[in-house]
Amino acid sequence: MNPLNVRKAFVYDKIINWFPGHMAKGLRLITEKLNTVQVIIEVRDARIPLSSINHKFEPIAQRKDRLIVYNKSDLAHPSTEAIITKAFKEFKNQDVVFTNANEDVNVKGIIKYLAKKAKASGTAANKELSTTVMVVGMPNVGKSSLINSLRRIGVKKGKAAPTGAIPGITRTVAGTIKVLESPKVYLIDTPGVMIPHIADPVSAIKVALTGAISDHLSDEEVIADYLLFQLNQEKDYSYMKLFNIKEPTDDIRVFLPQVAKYIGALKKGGEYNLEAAAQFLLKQYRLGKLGHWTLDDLSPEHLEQFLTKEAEESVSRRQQKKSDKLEERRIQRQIKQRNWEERERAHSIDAKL
Ligand SMILES: Nc1nc2c(ncn2[C@@H]2O[C@H](COP(=O)(O)OP(=O)(O)OP(=O)(O)O)[C@@H](O)[C@H]2O)c(=O)[nH]1
Ligand SMILES: [Mg+2]
Repeated sequence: MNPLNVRKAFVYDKIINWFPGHMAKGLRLITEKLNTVQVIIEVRDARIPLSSINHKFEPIAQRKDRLIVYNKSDLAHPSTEAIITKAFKEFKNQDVVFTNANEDVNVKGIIKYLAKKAKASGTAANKELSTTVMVVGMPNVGKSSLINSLRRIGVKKGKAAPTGAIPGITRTVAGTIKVLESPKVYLIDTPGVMIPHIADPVSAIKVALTGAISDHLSDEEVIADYLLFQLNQEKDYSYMKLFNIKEPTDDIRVFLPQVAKYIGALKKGGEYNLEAAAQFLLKQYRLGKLGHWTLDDLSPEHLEQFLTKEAEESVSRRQQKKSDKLEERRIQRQIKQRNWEERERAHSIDAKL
């Protein structure tokens, strides 16, 4: 392919907002249940290790022991685990675990971690060793699959949490699911919560490509175009063989009709069904048939910039919360003082009368 034909950047400026009612309710229920849990497992998508961070979980996770799990590691670029593990340790002092919940990869380590937490819970008054863990994360990252995997490994039992390929399968905060007998470890599944406002439209397209946002909201053909852009950036032209395409292309208007032709997707009048072609393409990517690509920029410069900013923002969010609390207390004191003064004044008027 003539390299001049490859786009230098993906241009997209539509803001996608997806925060349906069940997510707002889910977030409220998660917060309400917090005092019943000791550990939070925050699940993210290994293909977008930066874009799958949802700050809505920060105030929740900061109050508990938190384990960050990057799931779907089988679909990410193989170098992602080492790069992200090192960078998160260096810039945020956070440990992360990479899993493939469908194949139980690295899940034993999580069981060991949770068993340790449960063992540490025993006191003289409370002899039962147990811990309860809430599993949170963006939609479709594999929270319920991870719970099922932990259960398979921990108690050798079958599926307890419903899973599915589209986002929004888990609708409410469920009851506890036992994943270890001795010491006892219980898990709570929760609905996926999307970032309420993704400021960068291209970040939103990445999130959509991984399957966390309902496809129709962001337009399948745009997501397919972003996928084509990414594949060409990586110089991965395996799509030619996969869809029997003779020439690589960076033009979605040329690419999609060929995919439609390959799968025989035609509309009534004989026109190519581009929407069906885009849907097929996205499915192939999500099944790992179009290579294992990580979509976030993991260059050392970008990681350092991103994670340093993250750490600073986290400190300023904490400081803001602290100063909000101090301000709230100051106002409460003022109100008390004013009430007291008014009562005093009323008393002295009464006394004069
Ligand atoms: N390749 C791969 N697929 C996975 C993995 N974990 C889960 N999946 C698939 O991803 C899809 C979503 O999994 P769920 O467990 O339902 O995801 P969730 O986070 O509970 O989704 P919501 O409840 O909708 O928020 C399903 O089709 C799973 O089979 C993984 O590690 N690798
Ligand atoms: Mg679920």
